[in-house]
Amino acid sequence: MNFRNISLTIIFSSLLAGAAPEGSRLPYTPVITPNGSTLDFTMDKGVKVFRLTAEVIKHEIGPGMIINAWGYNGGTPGPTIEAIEGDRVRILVTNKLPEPTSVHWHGMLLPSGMDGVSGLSQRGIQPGETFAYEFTLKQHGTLMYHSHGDEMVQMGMGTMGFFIIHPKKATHKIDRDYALFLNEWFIPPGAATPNPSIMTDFNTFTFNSKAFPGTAPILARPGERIRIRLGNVGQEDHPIHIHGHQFKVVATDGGDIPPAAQYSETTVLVAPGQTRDFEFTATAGDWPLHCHRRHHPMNAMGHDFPNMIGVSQDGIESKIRDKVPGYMAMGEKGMDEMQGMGMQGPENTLPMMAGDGPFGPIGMGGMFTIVKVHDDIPKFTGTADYNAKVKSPDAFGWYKNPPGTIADTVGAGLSPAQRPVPDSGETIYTCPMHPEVKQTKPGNCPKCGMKLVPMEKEKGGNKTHEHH
Ligand SMILES: [Cu+2]
Repeated sequence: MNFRNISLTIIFSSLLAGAAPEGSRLPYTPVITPNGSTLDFTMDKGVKVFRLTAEVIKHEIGPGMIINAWGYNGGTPGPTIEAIEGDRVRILVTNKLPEPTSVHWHGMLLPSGMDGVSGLSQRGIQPGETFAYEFTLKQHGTLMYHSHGDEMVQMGMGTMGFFIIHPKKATHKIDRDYALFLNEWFIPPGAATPNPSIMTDFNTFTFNSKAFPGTAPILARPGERIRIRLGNVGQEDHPIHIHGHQFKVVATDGGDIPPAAQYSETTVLVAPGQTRDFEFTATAGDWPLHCHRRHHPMNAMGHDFPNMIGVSQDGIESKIRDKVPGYMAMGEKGMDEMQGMGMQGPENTLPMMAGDGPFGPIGMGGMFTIVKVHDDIPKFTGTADYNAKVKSPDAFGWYKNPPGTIADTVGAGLSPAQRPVPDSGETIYTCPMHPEVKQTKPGNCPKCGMKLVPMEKEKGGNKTHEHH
């Protein structure tokens, strides 16, 4: 039962009649929390009442990788709270964690006793207790909530969420409004429980607690005005970069940035304890949005490989593997050649690079998602609808590039679908590590046991194409 819709329908029934999508019934564009949810509320004598339960959860951080996390209402990040400047809100927080907790309303202007700091502004919420926080919203912007008791453990396990306050009157229209929490974890390879005592050597990086290819894409139609809100209460700062667009940072958790002080960027650094809102007009395409630290758009698997770039490893790896089972060196031509190998990592551990696009492996992980700007993306109809339909990177297909706009060998310039099929019959299978191994049947490499992969067929070398 969606109480939020019901209560708002009652409030606005004099203004709007009949059934309408969520997005047109609310007096603001509701925020989409990709891979997350929005918290419903009830009304009690003019007060918006929200309920949060801090609890131990099972959380899928990427396809097939389930971790033991701590969160709110079954999720990390917890559900996004949305309200309007001037609202009176009451948040009932139940503690089902095994230790005391409290919830701090990050960036909020409120009475000191509602600030949610265990020991300083209140006594800790004991396991089983429910505390009421109540205050009036005196500002608007992207704020956050997070535990403020045993912070290193509780936040390191995932206890955080967005608290978004819409202005009473918007200055301009936003077509789609997204919120992404930045976070980093250390999950020992093969394990399921993050180790929150790690200070620097994190191995899993997430948007809304999902590592690519677990991240839901961000959707838009060309020309739409898009806002993306970034929040960080982690241990590291993250420079978040978008391809194909320039944006302006329009607000922080300290308030709006006046238009005269905004300047164009393609990357915004978000430090722990900060939120940043940026806006842009969407341009058609499939565009990465990712952290620009080199290791952050990658998944775990250990980054302490022997560096073998430029070193011939012909036959050596299999010999070492006789002595050291599972030995694997960085590929001699870089890491790209490792993508097609179907490498088996430890149990419950994501491959370091993953995800398939229309042209082959994307080879990314971690803090990476795709902004899909397509003409045929459906109009925004509400957050629940978005979260039901948009779950994996391939949702809503791929951008249809206009002819002649895809990089390829000189003279090719055609999309793979448009290219004539090469007429040579058989598929040749080869070993990514031993290119001299070639056979017409799939199987394993006789030298190292690696799964054989189909050889890429020559592009542009067929007769049909040459004669143009
Ligand atoms: Cu990062």
